[in-house]
Amino acid sequence: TLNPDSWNYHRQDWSYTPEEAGANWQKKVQMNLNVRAFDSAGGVGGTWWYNRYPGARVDAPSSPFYAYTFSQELVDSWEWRETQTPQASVLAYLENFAEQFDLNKDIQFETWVTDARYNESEQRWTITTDTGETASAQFLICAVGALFVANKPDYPGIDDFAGECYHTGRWPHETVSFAGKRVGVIGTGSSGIQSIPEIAKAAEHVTVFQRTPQYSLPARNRALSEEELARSREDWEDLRKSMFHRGGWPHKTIRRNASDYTPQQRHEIYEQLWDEGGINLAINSFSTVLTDKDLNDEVSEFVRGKIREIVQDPATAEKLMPDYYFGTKRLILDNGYFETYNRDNVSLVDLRQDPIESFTASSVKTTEGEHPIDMLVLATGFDAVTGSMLNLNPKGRGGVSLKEKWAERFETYLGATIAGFPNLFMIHGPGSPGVLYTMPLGGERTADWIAESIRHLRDNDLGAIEATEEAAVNWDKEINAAADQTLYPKTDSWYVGANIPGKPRQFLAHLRGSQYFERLAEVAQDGYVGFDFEASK
Ligand code: NA7
Repeated sequence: TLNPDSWNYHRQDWSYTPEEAGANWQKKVQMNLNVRAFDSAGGVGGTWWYNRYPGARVDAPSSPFYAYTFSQELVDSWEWRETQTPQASVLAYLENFAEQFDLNKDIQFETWVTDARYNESEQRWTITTDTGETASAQFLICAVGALFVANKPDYPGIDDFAGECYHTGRWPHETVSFAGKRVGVIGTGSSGIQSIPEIAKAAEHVTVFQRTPQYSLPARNRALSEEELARSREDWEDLRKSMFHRGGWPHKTIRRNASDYTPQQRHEIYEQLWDEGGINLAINSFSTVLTDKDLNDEVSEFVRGKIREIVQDPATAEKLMPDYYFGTKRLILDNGYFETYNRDNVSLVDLRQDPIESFTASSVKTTEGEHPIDMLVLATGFDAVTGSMLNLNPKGRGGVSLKEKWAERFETYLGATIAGFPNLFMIHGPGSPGVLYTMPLGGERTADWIAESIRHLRDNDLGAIEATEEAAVNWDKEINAAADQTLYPKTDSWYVGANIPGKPRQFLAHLRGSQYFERLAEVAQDGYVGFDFEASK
């Protein structure tokens, strides 16, 4: 992971340099803006405050670059210990960060924003909270999380279930004991696949209810050696530069053409990448793996073969066979997921063959039988990317709500602004690289751009900035045209909103992170193309 030879960067490709990012921070410190933040959670951390289910980790090899990069002091104050960072460690990092930069004094925790309204004559937003307060601000920055609104299945009788019931995205802060319990887990996305092996180690029995079998790759998580930690510190500047250049990721992607290799040679490459683990098989096999159906089929079949090798019971292995295009749902990395099905205390129900019909106080009834359980774990994911913005449902120009605005399409400009919603900015909004980029760095760079936009308004005595409808329509087309060149939209996934019944189908992320940030910088340099401004009232 930390071999500097695998880092790759080209100065000319950055929208701005890491040095400039540091300078931006200094400039921001000097902006003298007052910030007031509201958070429903009891502390900082967002996703990492809420998702504390057993086995929760960053869903990629992440140390030491799942981190903010603008401050050397911050880098020096932290040490990552494992290649795939565990939840507790990310949370501790964020808590340390908030403390170091003295942020907590401006954040009001355990507070829901119940209403956010733009006042056109004042060019300001008014916020109302569930604690009965109101606040007024010129700018509203929505950093409401791309994976926050829990998706709860509405099976008949689910609320009659009388045992313990937890959603992975709302895991209790108290210790949950699985000992002696029969646990049912619904969902085999990243959260299910991370938690099932851990739950199985402690529970009496685990019954997994699987709707879609998944391609999961071995994470090969391991502790970082003292030597690696020392080297990552020494090489931090290079590492950081390569993150800026690549999609938020320091690793060099190997660009190979599949047709230059025989099937046997390709197979050997797959074997090697599987052994290396992490997301290597997806990013370092062949450059067209996400666009060429035949090649994708070959890689898919390779992974299916691995699952057959690992899982000893052939009937269970068959139920675990994924059949969508490899890599087009969120890639999953596991620490012994398929191996877990070799345990005596784990069984698998294939909901496509044997669907859930109803719940009783103590069981799940499927077409073919009844499964008694003491605890239900819902690893059923989120109304991703758009759910939290719609939850907030800000009211923009003319009192039009976001729910009305986004009834049919989730239109944004640059994934950071919305036509009809002046002075509103989003971090990780739909149409940004968001969940397809290293999220701390993506947040950092978007925040820089937002700060620069605010500075532009202040310097020019402008009162409001608003994306034009035309720019938003074009951005929407651009995002979807890029996605249509890949196999992503062909698969039902939360990337296209397919996990939420009735959600408009649309690819929700910008596919090329580094180009995206170059684009943000260009828009600013060219005088904020695609935006209308109003003089300050
Ligand atoms: P995901 O990836 O959305 O996974 C949710 C899982 O729950 C997935 O297997 C779903 O099946 C399944 N699901 C959802 N609704 C149902 C119902 N009604 N019945 C049965 N099964 C259901 O969420 P995660 O929390 O695992 O991961 C979210 C992201 O967090 C992850 O990608 C990382 O970025 C971190 P489906 O595949 O939709 O058929």
